[in-house]
Amino acid sequence: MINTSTLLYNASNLPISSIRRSNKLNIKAVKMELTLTRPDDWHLHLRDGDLLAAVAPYSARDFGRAIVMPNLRPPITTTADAIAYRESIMKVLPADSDFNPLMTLYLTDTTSPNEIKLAKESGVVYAVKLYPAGATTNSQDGVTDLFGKCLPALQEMAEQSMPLLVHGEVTDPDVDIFDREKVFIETVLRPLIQKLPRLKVVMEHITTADAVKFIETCKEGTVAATVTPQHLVLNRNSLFQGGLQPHYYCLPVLKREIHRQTILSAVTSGSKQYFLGTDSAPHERQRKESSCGCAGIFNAPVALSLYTKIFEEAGALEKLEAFTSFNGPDFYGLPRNTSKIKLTKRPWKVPERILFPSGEIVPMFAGQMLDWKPSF
Ligand code: OTD
Ligand code: ZN
Ligand code: ZN
Repeated sequence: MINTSTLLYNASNLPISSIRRSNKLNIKAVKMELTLTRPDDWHLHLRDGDLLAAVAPYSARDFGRAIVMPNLRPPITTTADAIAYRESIMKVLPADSDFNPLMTLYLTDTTSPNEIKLAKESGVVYAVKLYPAGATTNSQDGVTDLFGKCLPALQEMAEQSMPLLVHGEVTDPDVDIFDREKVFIETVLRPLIQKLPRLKVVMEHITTADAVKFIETCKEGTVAATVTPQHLVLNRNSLFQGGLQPHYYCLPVLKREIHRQTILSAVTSGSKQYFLGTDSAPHERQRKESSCGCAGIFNAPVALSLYTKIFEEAGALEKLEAFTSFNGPDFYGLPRNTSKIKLTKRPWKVPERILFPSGEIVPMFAGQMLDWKPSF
């Protein structure tokens, strides 16, 4: 255990100062700093209205860009919708913010190849999201016939190098909820990739060892995965520890410890196929703490702290920056950010709640102490 040192890390996380030993009597001082290329969030729900205004500044503080999910009500299905949504996001950002929202379209059975062309030409839309109908929050307008009705749009996406972002779970109620990702891989994802080998695909928020095994068989640069903080730090026991924990309920649902460990090893291995995607998905408190609570964890205020903690505990801090800041833009064919962000290892308390005009939001790990704090 390090307890007498000040460690300074440069962008590749190698110590740049020699370890400064304090004198024998003063052995408690610990200060660790980490400088990273500004990270991006490749999977984010920003919502709309006053919820958007309440949550967007948290993402804009820590991230340079974010892939903004289109599951509003009604969903963002056209480039015109995406442009209007982007404008409403820009309006609520702090005046000095240079946060860049990268927009997505919600794939439906009727998305046309022409809409994909318009999306590409717009320079505003960066991906198209596949929600199997009924798989997660606001997915009721999602796809029912991927290999039939959606094929022309998917072929155009492959042509235009427009990534398909996938919520990778089957929705068949006969399939056990803990097996839905595995069954999706075998029945949808693998056949899709065989049919359209040039289509760029991101398997979003992976939760199982099955997904890791699958990603490893795929071509780097064509198929990748995002990983959330909750699926790296929690397993399914957390849902029931000390009572039912609605603020840990998200979809895909948390899995067994063995799956968490496998995903953790994958992201800290240095593979370029994994990158940061928080899946931060805020809901008003009453909608979570309810007899029919909705799925989604608001992790934007804590995500970067948690990813850092995870890599630190795995002894892989030197791999953190590629995961947070390089692998995502490289996959999307976008430049890496040039600005930097600093994280300092010092205890800070996560707010208990975030108030906004229609109620309040409970962030992940509300009221708990975390170690790493982004500073500017
Ligand atoms: N999962 N909640 C939401 C989306 C995600 O599947 C997802 O991407 C949401 O509330 O939009 C959730 O649990
Ligand atoms: Zn999803
Ligand atoms: Zn999501």
